[in-house]
Amino acid sequence: MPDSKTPDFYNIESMLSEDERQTRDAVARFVDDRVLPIIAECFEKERFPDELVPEMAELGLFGPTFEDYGCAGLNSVCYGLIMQELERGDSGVRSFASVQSGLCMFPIHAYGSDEQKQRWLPDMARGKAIGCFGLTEPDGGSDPGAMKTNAKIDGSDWVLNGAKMWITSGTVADVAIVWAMTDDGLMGFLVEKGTPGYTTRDIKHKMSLRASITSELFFDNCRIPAANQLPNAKGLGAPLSCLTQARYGIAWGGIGAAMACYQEALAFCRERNLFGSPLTHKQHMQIRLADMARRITTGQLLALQLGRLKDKGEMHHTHVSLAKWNNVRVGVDIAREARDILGAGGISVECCPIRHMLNLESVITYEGTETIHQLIVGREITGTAAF
Ligand code: TGC
Ligand code: FAD
Repeated sequence: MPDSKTPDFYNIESMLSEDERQTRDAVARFVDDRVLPIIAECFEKERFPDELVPEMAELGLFGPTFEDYGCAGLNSVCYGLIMQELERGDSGVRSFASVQSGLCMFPIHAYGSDEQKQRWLPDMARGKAIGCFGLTEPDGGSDPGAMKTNAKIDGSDWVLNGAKMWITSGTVADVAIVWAMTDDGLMGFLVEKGTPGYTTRDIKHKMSLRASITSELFFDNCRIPAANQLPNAKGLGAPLSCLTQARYGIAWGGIGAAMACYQEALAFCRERNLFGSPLTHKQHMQIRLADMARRITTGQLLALQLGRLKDKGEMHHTHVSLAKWNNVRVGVDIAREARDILGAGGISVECCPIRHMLNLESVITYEGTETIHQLIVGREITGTAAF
């Protein structure tokens, strides 16, 4: 039976508060009862399980750290544990929650007007309004400062032109947070579904994150009122601050996916008898399992310390880069290792490692590729940007 506590080699359980354990366990039950029974089929059929959105809202999973607008007011460690559990289920489900909370509710909360907050945040917390975040463009996502999408003021309107690509939840979103270059630098805009000149299209045939919607957004002389500009978001730092929130959640999520793969590999090794004994009795297999436990344990400790720093207001975005890089790498490598341990059965979507392995190929690319995070940490250490 999958669980949220294996491996717990360093008794990390004892380092969590009662609130943190309760939050994690509530999400774990949701994942075990509602996500795991359907997720393989969703992945196979390339379907986002939108029927889960009201239940996720009911559990308080959207904007969980905000204390207003109907949100739960949880701490950052709770938020991280939520993401760990969702990604133990599937990266696509975690992605949906990351985008809704970290990439859409966060910028409205941090940079929006009172009217924008009232208009969107209560509905987003209830899952009644869905958001997407448009930063990446077809010509390259790693260098968002070079974006081509632009906005020009015309009377009391902004007119947007350009395109965004690889946008999670794009076609279903009621509101898109769109980042565009203006004569006064980079700004953020709220573009509502149905606005003339704004169209979306799904990206199909993905071999990764198949239980998540990924889309293109197009702006063709798309006219939006001045009141839809995020008044307090000025410059590249604004979208990058949103990425910090989502990357923080991914640092926890990568470990959730790794735990699921480890558990399935360990269970298989206990049952599989080869050359007269179970695989758990083989030296080489023990080393492989021990090495997985080592990597997961270091990732768990890293995520927890990151969360404690965030709750104390001491987290820097370079801390997040190191954790996103490390913990997604742990997830990718363990998923691949577990897939191999399961033998031929491991290629079936009925076993979770291949699904996690394929999903994590997106996770290691989005929210800053592994290389970008290595270069962010390198810049912090040396003082020289080498992008
Ligand atoms: P740089 O000079 O480094 O920064 C410009 C200003 O921003 C500040 N800053 C940050 N602030 C908050 N959080 C961060 N993470 C920040 N990173 C930088 C920085 O201090 C500076 O402020 P100021 O006041 O001095 O102006 O900018 P750069 O152009 O050199 O870019 C650096 C680089 C490469 C690190 C950045 O462009 C980057 O992170 N690129 C990767 C892009 C990326 O991650 N895109 C993700 C798109 S969204 C997505 O993938 C969603 S997936 C959703 C899902 O879960 O499904
Ligand atoms: P590129 O930036 O073109 O990079 C190509 C390669 O070059 C990579 O290997 C990269 O590491 C490497 N590279 C880049 N710079 C350097 C350098 N200086 N030195 C050496 N190597 C370098 N974006 C959004 O805005 N919103 C979303 O909701 C969203 N959801 C996504 C969902 C999925 C499933 C996926 C796959 C992506 C999503 N993205 C989203 C886009 C994602 O953020 C980008 O794919 C990512 O930032 C990388 O951009 P790119 O794909 O254009 O690769």
